[in-house]
Amino acid sequence: MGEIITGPAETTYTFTAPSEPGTYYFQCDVHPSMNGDFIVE
Ligand SMILES: [Cu+2]
Repeated sequence: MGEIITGPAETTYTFTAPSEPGTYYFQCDVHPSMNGDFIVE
């Protein structure tokens, strides 16, 4: 998806949300413990 950055750093990714409402899971490829959900309503 986005480019990998070295921490401590911060980056913003812009993406097009799915048109289908629901809860979507996302996860960092480098650190699988970095993850969360985003919700499309
Ligand atoms: Cu990470």
